[in-house]
Amino acid sequence: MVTNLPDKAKSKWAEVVAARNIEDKIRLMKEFLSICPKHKGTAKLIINVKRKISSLEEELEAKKRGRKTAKDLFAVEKAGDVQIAVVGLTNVGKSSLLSALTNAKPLISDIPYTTTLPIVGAFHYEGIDFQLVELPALMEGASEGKGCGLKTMSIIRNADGLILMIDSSKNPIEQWQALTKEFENSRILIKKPKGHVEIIRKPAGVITMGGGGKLIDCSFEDVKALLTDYGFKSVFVKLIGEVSIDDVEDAVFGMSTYKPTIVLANKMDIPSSQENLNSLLQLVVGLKIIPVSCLTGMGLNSVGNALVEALELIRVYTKPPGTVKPDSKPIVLRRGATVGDVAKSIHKELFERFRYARIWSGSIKGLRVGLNYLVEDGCIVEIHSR
Ligand SMILES: Nc1nc2c(ncn2[C@@H]2O[C@H](COP(=O)(O)OP(=O)(O)OP(=O)(O)O)[C@@H](O)[C@H]2O)c(=O)[nH]1
Ligand SMILES: [Mg+2]
Repeated sequence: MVTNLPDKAKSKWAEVVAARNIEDKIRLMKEFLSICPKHKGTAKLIINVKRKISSLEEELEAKKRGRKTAKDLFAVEKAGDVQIAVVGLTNVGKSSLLSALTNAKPLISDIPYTTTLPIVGAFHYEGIDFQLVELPALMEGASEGKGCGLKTMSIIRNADGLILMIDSSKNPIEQWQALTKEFENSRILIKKPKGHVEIIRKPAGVITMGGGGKLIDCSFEDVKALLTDYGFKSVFVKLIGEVSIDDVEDAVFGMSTYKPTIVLANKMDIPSSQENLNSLLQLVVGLKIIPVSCLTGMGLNSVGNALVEALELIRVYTKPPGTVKPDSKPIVLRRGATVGDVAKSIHKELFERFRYARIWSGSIKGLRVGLNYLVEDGCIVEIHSR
C-alpha cells in the first residue's frame, strides 16, 4: 500500500537519510513520526521507524558506556561462502541440527531457551562452505524486541538464507503462524517475491536505473520524482524482477528483505510426527519442506542440496591459463552471475585487466567468451588478462 505521505513528512525523511550522526538521526526520526499521518497505509512504516529508533538509542547508550553490550555479544562475523541462520521456536532442535551437521558443540537440552546467544558452526557441502548460525529461539513479540528479538531479527536480515525449524511432534500450524507473524512484522519475506528494489548510493551523479527487472505500474520518471521527493540525488536503482512503485517506496525506508528459506520438519522419529507433517505440507506451499530427525540423522543428507537450490547457488571452478586441473575449491556465486563476477571475486585487478575467458561446461570445451557470459553450476573458467 502506498504511504501517501505529505511533502512535509517526505522532506523530513530526506533529512533522516542525510543525517550523519546517531543523535541527529534519532531526533529527526522522532520528528518524522510526529508529522507522519497515522492510517492503514503507514502502520507498518511507523512500527519500522520506531524499531529503528530503539535500536539506534541502544547503540548510542552503548557508545556512552563504552562497554560490551548485548549487541556486541550478538555480533556474528560472516565466514565461509554463505551464511544461513537457523531459526525456530524453542526446543525444536536447532542446537541438535548444528551438532549433527557442523563442528559446533552447543548445549542440547529440553529446558526451554537453552541457547541465549548465536552459535556458529561450519557445514561443508560439495565445495560450499556454509556458516550455520543458530539463533536464540524466537518467541511471540520478537519483532517488537521481546527476548532479544530485535538483535535476532537483525542477524536474520543480514544472513544469506534461512533454515526454519519446526518440531513435528507438536502442533506445526501454531508454530508456523507464530514464526511467520514475526517475519511479517519485521518485513522479512521468506517466499521469493515477484520483484524487489535496491537503492544503491553513488558518490556523485544523478538517479539512474538498471538491473534487468522492469517497472509494472509506473515509469522511470515516476520513480525519479518519488526518490527526489525523499531527497535522493545520486543513486542507482537496481530492479530485480517485476517491481511496483510501492516496492520502490519500501526500499526508500529500507524495509522488506527477501531471504531464501528451507523448512526442516524435525523429530520425525516420534510416531505422532507424520500426521503433523501432513498438516504442515498442506499449509505451506512454495517452500521446500524436508522431514528430518536430528536424533537419528534421517533426512539430513538432503539439507545441503536444498540450500543450494533455494539460494540458487552455483559453483565455478577456476584454473590459471596453461594449467590442466582447476582449483578444487570452487567460487560460490548466485544464478545469473557472469564471467565478470567470477573475475571480480578473484581480484579487482583481474576484472580491470580482463581480456577474455575460456569456458568448459558440458559439451562446451574451451569456448572463448567475454565479461557478460553467464556462468553455470560446475563450469570451469580460465581468465586471460593483460
Ligand atoms: N526425539 C527427538 N528429539 C529431538 C530431536 N532433535 C532434538 N531433540 C530433543 O529436543 C530437545 C531440544 O533440543 P535442542 O537442540 O536443544 O533445541 P533448540 O531448538 O536448540 O532449543 P533452545 O536453544 O532451547 O531454544 C532436546 O531434548 C533434544 O534431545 C529429534 O530429532 N528427535
Ligand atoms: Mg539451542
